[in-house]
Amino acid sequence: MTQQTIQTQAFPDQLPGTSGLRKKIRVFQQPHYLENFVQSIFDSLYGFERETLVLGGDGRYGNLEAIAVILRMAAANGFGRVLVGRDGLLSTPAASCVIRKYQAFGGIILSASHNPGGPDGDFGIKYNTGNGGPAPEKITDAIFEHSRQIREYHISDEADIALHQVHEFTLDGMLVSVIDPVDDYAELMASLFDFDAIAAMFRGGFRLRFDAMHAITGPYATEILERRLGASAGTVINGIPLTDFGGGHPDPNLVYAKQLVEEMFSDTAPDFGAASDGDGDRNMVLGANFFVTPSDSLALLTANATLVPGYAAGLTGVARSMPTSMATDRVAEALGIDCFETPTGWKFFGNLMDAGKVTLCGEESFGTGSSHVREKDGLWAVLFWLNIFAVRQQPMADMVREHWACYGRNFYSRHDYEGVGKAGAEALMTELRARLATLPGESFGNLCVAYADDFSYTDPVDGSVSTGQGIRIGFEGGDRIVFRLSGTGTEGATLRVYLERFEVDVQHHEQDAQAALADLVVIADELAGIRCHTGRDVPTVIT
Ligand code: VG1
Ligand code: CO
Repeated sequence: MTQQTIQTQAFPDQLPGTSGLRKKIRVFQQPHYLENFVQSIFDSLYGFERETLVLGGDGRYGNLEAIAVILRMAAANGFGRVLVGRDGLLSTPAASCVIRKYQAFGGIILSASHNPGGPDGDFGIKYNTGNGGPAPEKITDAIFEHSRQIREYHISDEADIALHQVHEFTLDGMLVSVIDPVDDYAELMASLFDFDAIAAMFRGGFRLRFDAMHAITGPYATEILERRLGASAGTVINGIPLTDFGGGHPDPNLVYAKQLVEEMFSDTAPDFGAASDGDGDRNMVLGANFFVTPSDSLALLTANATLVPGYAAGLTGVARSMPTSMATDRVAEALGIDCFETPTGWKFFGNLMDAGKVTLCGEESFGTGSSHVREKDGLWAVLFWLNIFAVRQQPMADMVREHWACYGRNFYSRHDYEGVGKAGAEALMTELRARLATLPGESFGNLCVAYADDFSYTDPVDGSVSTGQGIRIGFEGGDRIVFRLSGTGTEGATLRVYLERFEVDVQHHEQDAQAALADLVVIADELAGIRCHTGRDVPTVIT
């Protein structure tokens, strides 16, 4: 039982992206790689001696081994206590919940979210601050700087670390509390939603299918939906977390959640279908034979929020990421509340929530959340929808159509070109950027460019500025195309093209989204030379 200081050498590639450091697991398995990054996190923080750290991960390949290393390093670096999920498990929103509930100093979450797992898959690590949210850029920049200078790290050589049951033990003087990963989170959900009304709806025959995609939400969904709310056994499918997510891609979208989508578009479709991602912070929702875009989902949650006990007093404001459709903006306007437009990535919402400026927020990428935690929250969104179903007693499709009739419909789609060459993708962005000044006034087909810029955001709370957050091209009449490169991929580059068209006329609302956006797809290629820069004729994923 001694604490050791180990000499090491810096790795030059430990730059945290949109949500932490994500690399191939093989990269993380290099000697000292994980340790260097963890020490760089600790070296970037002040005043954590004898404080509490929360620790858990999405259960992917390598999770438990990494948890043991981090526990030994937390002890050697002087933390007083670590709250760690049983078997090293905590979904991202549950970790955020636990950090806040126990007023921890911060937390370390091991996850590469939707990226595949397994011995050839990806691994990731992120630091969350005491508010429960992702570390702000000021801290992630400091972590990167420390990682470039690092010469040594501190670690205990204690080997006896038992995480398979809820109990407490000391590790080199530091208290380790192994907690049930679901309990605190389930209690928080019960405080926000009308569990009695939802349970009554299930007793009345309402049918839900929840696809946990072999990832972390399985235990959460089984406990809350089946055990506490009484949904029938088998409501949750793929509910046992597997270290390689069953070889799948735990990304809740129309392509990767195939099993669920097939059932929801069949003759025996349940009333409501939902899926969550690898670390449990995202959600896809569908009605019987009806897909709801995440942007519309946020708009409907906003419009219906006062039906839910936790939000009955109304919303202070809402926020959406820049590429998310503008559907929520119009609801906010009707409600007379602020709607903020932030860069992609959840950390930007945290400041707005801490300052009491927003209650709900969301992203087009199937992320929705509220100020109950400081992360997006997949199961929370599903429960929110269940509560709305329980009150309105209408099919999903009817509720969404009514919404469009009232506010207009934002046709919306994201086209992803995954794993394309980095040089080509960067050239595409650079060339587009160089043309931004001359685009306004230019016509494409029968659309004329109204504005073109590279999105820059000044945080209304702390004044920090984030530049280069995605290229927006707006047309007269309100159509919009956005181009940005993914910050979460680990292979080559991923180009995301976001397309949006607003339609007030209810007669056109039944049109298929891809058909409604077809001319914008052609214009996007004309503007950016997608085919020639990526060598791809079609996107990898369309949502
Ligand atoms: C993607 C999404 C983004 C989301 C991020 C993290 O980022 O587009 O909206 O916040 O993933 O999600 P990018 O940079 O690849 O576009 V995840 O579920 O870490 O949980
Ligand atoms: Co996620």
